[in-house]
Amino acid sequence: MKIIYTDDHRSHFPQGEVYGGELVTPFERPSRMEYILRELKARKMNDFMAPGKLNMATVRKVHDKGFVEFLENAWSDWQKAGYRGEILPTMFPVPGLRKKPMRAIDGKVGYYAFGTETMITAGTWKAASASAAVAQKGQALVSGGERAAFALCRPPGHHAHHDLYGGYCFLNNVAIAAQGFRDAGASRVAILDVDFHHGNGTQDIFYDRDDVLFCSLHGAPEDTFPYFLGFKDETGRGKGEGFNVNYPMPPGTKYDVWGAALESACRKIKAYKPDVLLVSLGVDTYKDDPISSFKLTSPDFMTYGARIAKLKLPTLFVMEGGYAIDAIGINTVNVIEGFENG
Ligand code: OKP
Ligand code: ZN
Repeated sequence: MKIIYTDDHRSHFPQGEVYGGELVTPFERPSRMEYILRELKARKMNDFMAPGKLNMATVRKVHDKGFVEFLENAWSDWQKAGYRGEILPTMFPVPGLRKKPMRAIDGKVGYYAFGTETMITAGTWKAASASAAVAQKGQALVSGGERAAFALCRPPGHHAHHDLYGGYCFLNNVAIAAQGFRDAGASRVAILDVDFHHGNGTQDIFYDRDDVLFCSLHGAPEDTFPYFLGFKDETGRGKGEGFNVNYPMPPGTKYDVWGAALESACRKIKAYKPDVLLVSLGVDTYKDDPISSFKLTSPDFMTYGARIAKLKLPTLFVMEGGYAIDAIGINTVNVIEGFENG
């Protein structure tokens, strides 16, 4: 299958991530892509393509106008304020305070962020907009008749809400691609999120809609990031009622339980009769992932890739997380290979 990739992701590499009260090297780092590229090439998956220019009209259908402008201008505004470090929020409009539009960049950062682990740097917009363009190119290929494509996105996107960034995510790549499929004529689009973390941003964007089904398999919010969304009782709202399906699972979850949740999600997707499937592909469900607690093995990734293929849908894989660097290539490419052979 075609793989969409650009080196532009390299321009986003913050000096640190706030983790356990320390500033550590970000888990979400450029070398993740090198390991995936190396493994793709080792298995003779060489059909690479560059993205085109980002279609901002589609981006604005899933993201707030002020939010996108904030991301584009955050670095220059931060420079103008005279700050020397990278961009990190310190205050949030949590319940009890008021969420009003802000003039100062510090206020804007808190207004548009939901956490403190994700720094914005000089090159963040370049990388985040290129990552969204990678997803859009994958969408265009599948809309044009390709059976499947792999959008090798970095930074990831599934935590980005309509108007919030965080969890290493700025623009919601999979949501932008889903909207692109709708605009290209698909009536119904299904998104299967297999990243260890709940796809809170994707859920937020499509929560009121019945034209996009969102299914997410993830660590239970009581135990893990993003903590405050991803419960089972979140099933959609209004017209969207019944089109959001969460499968929260406890720490230590192995493939017996995870695979059963996948089976259930696949049946929901099949019954929905979508025109196309998007997979938010995070491989941080792996047993040795440094920030996650599921226990999938490398062969499990091949198994579930084959299960997804059985849906027999035009499919776009969109890269999300995975932080066990030395296994990220094997696990990611196992999903793709399992799909291709399945
Ligand atoms: C992004 B994606 C662990 C803190 C983790 C952020 C995780 C973001 C994951 N104690 N903080 O879904 O892989
Ligand atoms: Zn994740």
